[in-house]
Amino acid sequence: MANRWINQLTERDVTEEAAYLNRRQIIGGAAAGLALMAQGAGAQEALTPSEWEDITQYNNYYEFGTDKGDPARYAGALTTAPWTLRIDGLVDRPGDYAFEDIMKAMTIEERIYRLRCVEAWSMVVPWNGFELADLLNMAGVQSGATYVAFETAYRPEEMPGLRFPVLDWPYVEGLRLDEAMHPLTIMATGIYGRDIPNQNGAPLRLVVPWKYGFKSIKSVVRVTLTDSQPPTSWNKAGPREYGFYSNVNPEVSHPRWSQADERPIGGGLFARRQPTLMFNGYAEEVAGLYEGMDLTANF
Ligand SMILES: Nc1nc2c(c(=O)[nH]1)N[C@H]1C(S)=C(S)[C@@H](COP(=O)(O)O)O[C@H]1N2
Ligand SMILES: [Mo]
Repeated sequence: MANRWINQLTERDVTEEAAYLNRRQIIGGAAAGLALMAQGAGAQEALTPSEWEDITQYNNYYEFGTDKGDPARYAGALTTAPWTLRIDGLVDRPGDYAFEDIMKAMTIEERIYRLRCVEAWSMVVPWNGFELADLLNMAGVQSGATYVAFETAYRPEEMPGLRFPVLDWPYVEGLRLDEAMHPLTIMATGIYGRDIPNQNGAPLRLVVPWKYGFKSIKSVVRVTLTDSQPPTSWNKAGPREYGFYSNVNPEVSHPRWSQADERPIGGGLFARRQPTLMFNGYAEEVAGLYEGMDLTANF
């Protein structure tokens, strides 16, 4: 394919895995922070693999509860194999695609995408996966399609958080077709060289590195090509706070907090906040998608 994205970030830019897994303690406030300090400098690096398993993780996956520790606690119950992805709407080859078949079709070569992600804190995560464009091309996008809608699994018997109407279930997200086809938009199946943990969206989750974290919908069961802008969970929950685009934009504040800076994870407990970059540092790649648009109105 012609327009493959080339990794600009190297191994050295990647947030250390223990720091990534441990981010609750790093950003979880003074008490947790001091506990980490008490273990001495370098405690993060000294973690053993079995300690990694024990680490209380910090995730947003409301299907398992709204506490940051709930996904790690409960997502183990999610059955991720077998997994079927329905691709439908304006495509030539709609259908229920088995996860294994997708993986066979997509594994052109082992690819690692080192991508920045940001939402208050920031990090660089090495994902394994494939470009969403490849998946969409496999299904054959029809000319009338202008948007892509995504849906997470809805499994009340496996997802205790679904009992609570905090969001309108199932979790849904959407992208404009050109955003979806951009080579920086990936479907991730692995992280740090292993399968994605359930709490991070196994077996298949979206990653859109120039948008805030909530656009990265987890455990996707359905991808639908449409000709109108699809609803998104957070926009439905709070339309004044969360727009359809949700592009990282330091100049547009969330109504309740500034989005001008971020704390890098893995830089140590007292790592200085750093300015957030337009489109999370990917302006050169993606700014063209929004040429002529008012990004304050289209937040
Ligand atoms: N299905 C689903 N996907 C989701 C969420 C969710 O609650 N349910 N939370 C979102 C939010 S708010 C964030 S910040 C990211 C967090 O992903 P991570 O836990 O892998 O960092 O997942 C996003 N995807
Ligand atoms: Mo989030």
